[in-house]
Amino acid sequence: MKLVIAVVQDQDASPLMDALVDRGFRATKLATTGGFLRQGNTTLLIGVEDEQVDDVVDVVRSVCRSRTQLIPPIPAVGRSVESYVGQPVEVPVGGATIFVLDVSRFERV
Ligand code: 2BA
Repeated sequence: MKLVIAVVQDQDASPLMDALVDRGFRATKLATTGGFLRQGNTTLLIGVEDEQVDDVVDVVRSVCRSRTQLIPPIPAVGRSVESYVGQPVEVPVGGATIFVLDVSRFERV
């Protein structure tokens, strides 16, 4: 068995859950925060049989979109917000970041 961990953008989370459940996959949705942008994203835990991993990745790939996100400029040290320096920077985000882990034991009791 494998655990697929998929970090996706919030906008893609609901359609992705729908697509996974439609195909009979079980998933758990966690509200998470990206370390770089410090903005909300969504992490899905999807437990599947080994031979289903590619199907799950295909579903994620078909739903999740690549987008750009703006990082706001930083205020100059010790100054008010009116003194923001620099321009917002565009950062590409997604479609999805996917990890596939071996599961040593799985039980539903
Ligand atoms: P964040 O950490 O908020 O990163 C958002 C986007 O910022 C990334 O998109 C990437 O394009 C950019 N980025 C991240 N770290 C950077 C850095 N040190 N320098 C320059 N640009 C950087 P994605 O690569 O699509 O990642 C989306 C989200 O997936 C990440 O949000 C994070 O929550 C998760 N993620 C990505 N790689 C990961 C990893 N190796 N381990 C754990 N989580 C990861």
